[in-house]
Formats: sequence, structure tokens, C-alpha cells
Amino acid sequence: MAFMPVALLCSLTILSFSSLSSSLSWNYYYKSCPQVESIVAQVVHDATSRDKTVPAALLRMHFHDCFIRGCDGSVLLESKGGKKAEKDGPPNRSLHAFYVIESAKRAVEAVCPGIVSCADILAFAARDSVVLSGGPRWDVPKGRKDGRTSRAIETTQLPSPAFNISQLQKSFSLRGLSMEDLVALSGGHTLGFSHCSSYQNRIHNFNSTHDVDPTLRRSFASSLKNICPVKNKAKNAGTTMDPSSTTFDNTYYKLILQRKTLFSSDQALLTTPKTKSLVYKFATSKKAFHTAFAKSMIKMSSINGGQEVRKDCRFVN
Ligand code: HEM
Ligand SMILES: *[C@@H]1O[C@H](CO)[C@@H](O)[C@H](O)[C@H]1NC(C)=O
Ligand SMILES: *[C@@H]1O[C@H](CO)[C@@H](O)[C@H](O)[C@H]1NC(C)=O
Ligand SMILES: CC(=O)N[C@H]1CO[C@H](CO)[C@@H](O)[C@@H]1O
Repeated sequence: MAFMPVALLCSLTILSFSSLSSSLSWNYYYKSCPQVESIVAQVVHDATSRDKTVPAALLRMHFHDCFIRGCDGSVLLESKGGKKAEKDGPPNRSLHAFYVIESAKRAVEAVCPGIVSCADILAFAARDSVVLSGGPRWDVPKGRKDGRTSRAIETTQLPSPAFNISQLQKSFSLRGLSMEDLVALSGGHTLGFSHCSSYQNRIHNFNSTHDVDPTLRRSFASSLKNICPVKNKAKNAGTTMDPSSTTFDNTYYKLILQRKTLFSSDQALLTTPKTKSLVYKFATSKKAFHTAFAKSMIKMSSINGGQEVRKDCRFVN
């Protein structure tokens, strides 16, 4: 699998990014841009009232940003010349709503030019997205810098939906994240939508003995097959992550227990005693999920990277 060599090569760099996280602080913009969080919250709120898919998009965008080169806004950069940026790498189909971050940045620049990084704006926007969807609120550590590099090929460092538990554990631990972080953060899948291509492998030609992944509930697999036929499939076909896909509740964990989640990586959380007991805990208590999610988001969003404050989130200075 192409994932391994890249991941190994990059593991050292990723570890050194996470050790920089102590450079973040809670009151970073206290004097230089006290209004920044309310400005971003307003932009995210307005965008969400026009398009309900915005919160899921921004939450996932922040995750992708943090997992590649640390949370440094690398996901926001445009491809330049022949050099394709992360945005144009393979698992980019669900990344959208970049315009929301760009418009928040413009609004912030109008008040405090050159002060607030795009990476921080994305971290605020991800938090605001969760709050707007009925999830927990947390204080975002601040002071990230924007990076100057974004490479499409590096999106292969993102965990794949076909990953098993050991592959997921490895991907998270390379970034200083634990199994508890893995279970809590996977709860982001209570929001949003997935295209057929992300779970097609589970419902057609799964392996040489099973056409359909036997860990999927049969009735659920049939409905997925109707949405995603092998042939004549609509390019944008897919399904919501959970029936309450705009609400930040704990339905996702209940669905795992019912074998009705879309990805092998979701179902894999039942395959070790430790992760399984966390799935039970979060399925039983929305409060426990919310508390754990907030804590793990602070950890994930503290994986630091860049070196400048970009003027425009799409281009390096
Ligand atoms: C554990 C490893 C993870 C894997 C393998 C994974 C994989 C995926 C895949 C394949 C999709 C669907 C893409 C598509 O077909 O459109 C998706 C969507 C999504 N993911 Fe994850 N993900 C993981 C972790 C996370 C984390 C940590 C978060 C945030 C905390 C997150 C938040 C989301 C959201 C909100 C969506 C819906 C996006 C939208 O509707 O625009 N995921 N994920
Ligand atoms: C997970 O997948 C990897 C790579 O295919 C394999 O080496 C490993 O044994 C698998 N682990 C489990 C727990 O299935
Ligand atoms: C196919 O997958 C099922 C469920 O994971 C497993 O039990 C079976 O051994 C697999 N078959 C092959 C040939 O790998
Ligand atoms: C929206 C977008 O940028 N899509 C790109 C995703 O990546 C593929 C290549 O893997 C491009 O062909 C798409 O244009």
C-alpha cells in the first residue's frame, strides 16, 4: 500500500510539529485582535443559515489540515503551476466550503490586518461549526502559523476509510493522538455526508469469500447497494453519515453498535476491548461524548506547523 512509505518518511516531521504545540496560548489575540472569534463565528453562522452542509465541511477541513503538516492552513492553499496542492489530492471530494474561511479571513483582515493566521481561523470555524450543530463549546488554543507548502501527494497520509484498528491507531499515534482520541474524534461522523466511493469496497466484491462486508447489517447493506449500484452510478451519489446528520449528537456510536456505519474504520472501533468500551460509553452518554470530543479536538488542533500569517488563505505571502 502506498500509504506506508510516505507515513514512515513523515513520522519524524510530524512528531516535531506536535512538540511545537506549547507555542500556542489561550489569550494570543487578547490585545492584537480581541474581536477575531466573534467575527469568525458570525461568518460561519451566516454561511450555515444559507447552507446546512457548511458545518460538516469545516469540521472535516480542519481535521485534514491538522493531519497533514500540522494545523497550518496547508489545506487552504491553491495549486500553483504544475504543483498540485492538497485540495487537489485524491480524498478531496468532500472538502468544500473553502469560501467560508476565505470570507472569514477577509472580515478579520478588515479589522486586524496581518495578525490572525488562516490556520487559527479554520480552528475557530471548526469549533463554531460544532457549537452551531448542538455540540460542545471549547476554548481554542491560538497562535498557529500558516505553512508555505501544500502537496497533493501528502493527502495519502490521511487515514483511509478501509483502515483496520491497528492502521488507525498508527495514524493517530504518529500525531500524538491516543485510542481515546481516535474514538472521540471519529464521532465527527455524526455530521455530514459520504460519497459512494468511500464505502463502495464494503458493498461490492468485498473479498474473495464475501461480496458484502459481513460486519455490515444486511438490511443496511441492501439500502447502500440501492444508492450505490456497481454500474450507472450517479457521480455525486452517497448518503448522510447518520439520519441526524446536521446534529452533533451521539447517534454515530449507537449506529456502530447496530452495524450501520458507512466505513470499515468506524466499525473497526468495536474490534479492541478498549475502543469498544468507549463506543459503549459514548453511545450511552451524549455528555461523555461531548466532553471527550472537546478535549480531543484541543489536542488535534494543537498539532502545529507553519511559519507565517498569510494575507490570503489561498496563497503564501
Ligand atoms: C478516523 C479516521 C477517519 C477516516 C478514515 C475518515 C474518513 C472519512 C470519509 C471517507 C469521509 C467521506 C468523504 C466523502 O466520500 O465525501 C469522511 C467524512 C467526514 N469526516 Fe471523516 N474520517 C476520519 C476521521 C475524522 C475526524 C477526526 C473528523 C473530525 C473530527 C472527521 C469528520 C468528518 C466529517 C464532518 C465528514 C463529513 C464531511 C462533509 O459532509 O462534508 N473525520 N470521513
Ligand atoms: C490491519 O491491516 C494491516 C495491513 O493490511 C495488517 O498487516 C494487519 O495485520 C491488520 N490488523 C488487524 C488487527 O487486522
Ligand atoms: C473476508 O472477510 C471476512 C470478514 O472480515 C473474513 O472473515 C474472511 O476470512 C475474509 N475472506 C478472505 C478470503 O479474506
Ligand atoms: C474538487 C477537486 O479539487 N477535485 C479534485 C480531486 O482530486 C482529483 C485527483 O485525485 C482531481 O481530478 C479533482 O479535480
